Amino acid sequence: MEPELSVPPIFSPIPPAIHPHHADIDVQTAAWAETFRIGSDELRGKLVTQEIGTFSARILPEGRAEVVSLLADFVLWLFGVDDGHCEEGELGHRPGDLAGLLHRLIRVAQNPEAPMMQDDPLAAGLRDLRLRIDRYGTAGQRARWVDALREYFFSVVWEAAHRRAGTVPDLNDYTLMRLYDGATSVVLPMLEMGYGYELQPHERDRTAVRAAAEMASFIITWDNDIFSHHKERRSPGYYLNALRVLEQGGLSPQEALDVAIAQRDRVMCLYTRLTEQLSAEGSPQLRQYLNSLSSFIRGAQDWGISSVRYTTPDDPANLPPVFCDTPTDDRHEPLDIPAVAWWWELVPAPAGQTTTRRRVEQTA
Ligand code: 3E9
Ligand code: MG
Ligand code: MG
Ligand code: MG
Ligand code: MG
Repeated sequence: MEPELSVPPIFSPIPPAIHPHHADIDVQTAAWAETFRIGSDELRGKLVTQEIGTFSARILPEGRAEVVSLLADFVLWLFGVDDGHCEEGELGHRPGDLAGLLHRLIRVAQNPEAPMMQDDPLAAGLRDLRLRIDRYGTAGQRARWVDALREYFFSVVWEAAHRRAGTVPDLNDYTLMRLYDGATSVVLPMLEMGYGYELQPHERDRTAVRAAAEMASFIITWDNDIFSHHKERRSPGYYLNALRVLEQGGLSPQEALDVAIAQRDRVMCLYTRLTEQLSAEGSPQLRQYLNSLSSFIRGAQDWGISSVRYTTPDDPANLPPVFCDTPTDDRHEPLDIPAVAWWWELVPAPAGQTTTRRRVEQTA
């Protein structure tokens, strides 16, 4: 057996925060899971202990309590799909059949009145989520939620193809898949609903704003890959995370951990600079949106080191109790990942730092 990896304190410049009703919300989410019978009895029994309501309360620390609850129930529902069907279920090895089920669920999200999947608990839960999205969101936010659900589903079908073949994608493909299969983009419309505003498309879809959201997804999913590595590696069967992808590229487990941390640190430094720049020039709604991206990152971190989902008390993971304020790598230099290397072209290098290739071209 290889020695257990020990995860050191990870760099986070974002302060922690939590909604004052977090305890009630966590209890309500467990009750919601029971009402709709999300997942098998065994899976649901685990999910209701994992403080998913507390996680949501960290993502929207000052949000409307009804939307914090909605997001909590939705995240639990997503684990019902991701754990129940993709990672632990039969369909996780049958991408074609998985695609069929996920298409049907999309239809239920889009047209909850459609008389289909009427005995399916996940479909019933999804109808309830859609009703509440109609109550707290705009037509545009609902449409983006359905589209984001589709992009999440599309990516888990790709992941299922690798699971069936037993293959590990290269780093560029993995990054592309991971921007969606962590279900981070489906949470974004709820960040707006949580504070009762609608970000206008000309701001939300600006390349630099979209990049900030993608960087948040990268940081959240790399952090998850680091914190969930213990849980994932000990589970029976296939697993896929950034550490496994880096090991496949020739690194030892310890080197893979160090590289994954350096990668997310570099993206965190870039994210900080980009969001400072965007906040200075954007609307109050954009500033709120960027603040929420940061709460999402920090909330996933605080939940990731504390939930029994990842600490696995019966076989404890070596997770850090705190975060730190120094990155292991603060270079303003693109990661060697073509799908995201363009992020570094959006922000000028800080004074005294390596200039990027693009800036050299511009000043030459
Ligand atoms: C996360 O990846 C899978 C998602 C479906 C989980 C639902 C969570 C969110 C929508 C918020 C984002 C939070 C994250 C990524 C923690 P993975 O590696 O299957 O999650 P696991 O918990 O099994 O490590
Ligand atoms: Mg997954
Ligand atoms: Mg998982
Ligand atoms: Mg994980
Ligand atoms: Mg252990």
